[in-house]
Amino acid sequence: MSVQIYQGDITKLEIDAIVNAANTSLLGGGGVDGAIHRAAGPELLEECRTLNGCKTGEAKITKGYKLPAKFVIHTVGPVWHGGQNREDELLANCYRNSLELAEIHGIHTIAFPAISTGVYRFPIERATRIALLEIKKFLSIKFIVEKITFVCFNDHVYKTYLKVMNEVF
Ligand code: AR6
Repeated sequence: MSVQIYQGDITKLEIDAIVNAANTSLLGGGGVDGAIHRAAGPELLEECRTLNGCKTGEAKITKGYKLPAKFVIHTVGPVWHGGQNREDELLANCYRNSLELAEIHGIHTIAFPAISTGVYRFPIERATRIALLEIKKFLSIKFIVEKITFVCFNDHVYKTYLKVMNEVF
């Protein structure tokens, strides 16, 4: 199993699954969600309409349609409200539940964006630590997923991942 940090656009990755930082409606939005829906085409929204939304911290899977990725795992991160509203636990759940779905669907390679750190305002360093610690726990217990990529959309996110990676691993 390998963990990789990559700076770029998640919608371009030829991989088994990309994770979408969605909202509870699963009907699209801005940020990475908007980019994924634009790149996948309208069939993605059609399939999402059949899913009855998704609770915060949970995850649901669809096909990738026009994306180079075969599947999209949609998860809903918490909105940051100062840290006293179970934000840490809910964000950890996003990573764990996405990886569990990946295992069930035989996904070997998966890429995550920095969930909740855009519109939902979760502090980047705190979010990165939660993401990497959750992945570290997962490494010893799961066997299907072989490669996890963290996709950083800008320089600041990328540098934060590199720094926290050195602390956690
Ligand atoms: N590839 C990789 N990362 C990206 C991309 C991309 N193409 N575009 C943005 N990011 P956000 P959230 C990064 O706001 O905070 C939506 O409207 C971005 O720089 O996309 O979980 C949903 O519908 C940031 O680091 O997601 C929800 O309503 C990270 O992705 C809400 O936003 C997450 O930023 C979810 O907010």
